[in-house]
Amino acid sequence: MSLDTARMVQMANAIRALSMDAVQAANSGHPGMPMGMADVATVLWSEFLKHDPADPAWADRDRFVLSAGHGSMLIYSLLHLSGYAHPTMEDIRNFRQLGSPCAGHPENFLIDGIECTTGPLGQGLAMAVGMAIAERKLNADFGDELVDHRTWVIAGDGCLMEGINHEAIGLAGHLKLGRMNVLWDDNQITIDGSTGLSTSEDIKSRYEATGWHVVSCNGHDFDDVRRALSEAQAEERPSLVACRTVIGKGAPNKQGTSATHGAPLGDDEISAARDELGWNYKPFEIPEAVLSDWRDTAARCETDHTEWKSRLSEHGKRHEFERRMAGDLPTNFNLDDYIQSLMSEPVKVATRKASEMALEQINGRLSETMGGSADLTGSNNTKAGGIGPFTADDYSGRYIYYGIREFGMAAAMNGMALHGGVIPYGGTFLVFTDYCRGAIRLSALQQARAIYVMTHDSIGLGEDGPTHQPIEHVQSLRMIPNLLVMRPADAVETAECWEIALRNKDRPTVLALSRQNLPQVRNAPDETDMASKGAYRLKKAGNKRRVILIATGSEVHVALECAEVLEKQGVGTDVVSMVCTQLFDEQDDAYKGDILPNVDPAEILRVSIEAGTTFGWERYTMANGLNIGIDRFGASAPAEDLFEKFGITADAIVPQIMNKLNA
Ligand SMILES: Cc1ncc(C[n+]2csc(CCOP(=O)(O)OP(=O)(O)O)c2C)c(N)n1
Ligand SMILES: [Mg+2]
Repeated sequence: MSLDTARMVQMANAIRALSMDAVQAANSGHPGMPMGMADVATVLWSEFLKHDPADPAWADRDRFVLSAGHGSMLIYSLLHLSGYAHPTMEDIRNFRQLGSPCAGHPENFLIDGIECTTGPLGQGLAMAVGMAIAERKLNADFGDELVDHRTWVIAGDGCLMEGINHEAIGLAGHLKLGRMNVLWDDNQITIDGSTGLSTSEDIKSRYEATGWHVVSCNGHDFDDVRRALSEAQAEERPSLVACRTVIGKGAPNKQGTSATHGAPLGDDEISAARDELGWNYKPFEIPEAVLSDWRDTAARCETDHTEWKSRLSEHGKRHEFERRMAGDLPTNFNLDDYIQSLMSEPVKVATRKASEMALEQINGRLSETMGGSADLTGSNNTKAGGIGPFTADDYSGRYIYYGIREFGMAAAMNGMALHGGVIPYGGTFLVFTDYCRGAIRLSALQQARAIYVMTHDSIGLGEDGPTHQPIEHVQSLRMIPNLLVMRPADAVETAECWEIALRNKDRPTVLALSRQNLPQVRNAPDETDMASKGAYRLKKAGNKRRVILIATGSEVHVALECAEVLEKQGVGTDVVSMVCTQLFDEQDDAYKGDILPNVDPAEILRVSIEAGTTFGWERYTMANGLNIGIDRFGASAPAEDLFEKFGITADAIVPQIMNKLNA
């Protein structure tokens, strides 16, 4: 059912008015995009989008992603007008002010109904690919009765121009994610002016070439928008709906220009727009009739929702579905038996291999993990536990061949995690975290449980040389708030790290894993769950303690070797495995003070050992500590030669410690 055009116009104008008034009140923001897409969004939300404002967490709701996040007033208006609990009108009046959930860009953790944080252009659309993947996967697991929804995206020229767009649509086209529909705000304007300043691309052909269906419409003609959206909905391929619009539509002197993009329209233009639109209401005033049209149309899926709930209540897999959507692990899940088996039969393997061994267990015990790699499956050791590929022909698979699309993979993982019901993990070389850093940052900001399996974590990868050898990466990732960066030392720590990553529902993890084999350093069966404290004493000083060695990953066994030599010389040495600095920082002072006692360096010298930049390690070794690391790019050679050359050996380290002690 659609309302007559005059009423639709009013509904759309309510979005325009709220957007221009909120931006004016904040004296900052982006009115052009919401005003330009108001008509399209009104059709989408009032006639196509399956949602229930009373329950933003309805598992089978359509997902809506405002990829053009600068147009945040569009989604705030839509949520408010449709009758969601938030944002309230008061929230909207306080757009962009401290404490208002109506932040500059939409934040998934501030308002229910905002599926993901957007603003970094291109990533919203790429996350939507992950949501569409999760939808198909859950559909395969639970059937049409429980999972049967779409993913809608509103994206701008910027989202389509970003490089990640190529990765994202390539994946979506290949996987034939036909329930994904992108509404392109084809307004031919970006900040600098006309899109013609910077592009001559035939975007529609590019989408078609990637396996997408493309349809165009006049974004200010309700019937034409309906036609295009219906066509998109009926298509088996993912659809791009090119909506030709006028940016800032309704602002008579500024519409169609980049002047409306990111600045308040100004009082004069706003009052001219009110005349133009015939909107004779005060700022933030929505006439009753318009509001009730919005609320009525938004209520149209209530019956759907009720029927869905009754299907769920009778469904044989109800509890499993609810558990997975809640993101909870099965209550009996743990890796204790596997870890004990490692204790009794120690292994010397690369931690990437140890990760595969852990995954073998995890994927066998959990049904919700979905793995993948950006074309490095055999190197990242990510395919384990007998999981089969997720393909256009078989959405029940649990392994995604992402292709060489690191950024697209990471963004898709965010979308999957935010959709819920699946736990994504994906791999590439650690050095290429740079390629997906923007998405890793958004995992952390959005509190999304994405697990990054980043292998080849140091010069230890050897012959591929400095282009592939991470130097600054581990430390620079540690700087990202709410991201757990773990560098396990052996198979036991790797298993512990995996369990911690899975248990952290609200934060992402980067596992930094070695290419080269590492001896098992943890063999004491009673020492369990050590990694969860972030750092722990692996070896206690025999002689009077003079040195604390703090090492991570592949350097932990080097530290143990150093300690052995030092002890022989009468120098008592603790070895601390600092598997995750963030988790250590979160421990109480008593624990931290026990592991790293706050005493004069002349009494106890602290030494960090990590085959990467020393930058920042003073945080743990203090001003007069010693930092062993690599402050230059690596080199191409066999790994052992490199550890020798860069002095990451007991032979090279011990004399430096002795010098420092005797200084
Ligand atoms: C990755 C990234 N680069 C740059 C920006 C800054 N930025 C915000 S909007 C915008 C222009 C986007 O143009 P378009 O998508 O066409 O939006 P419109 O002007 O049509 O609203 C830019 C460059 C950003 N948000 N994200
Ligand atoms: Mg534009």
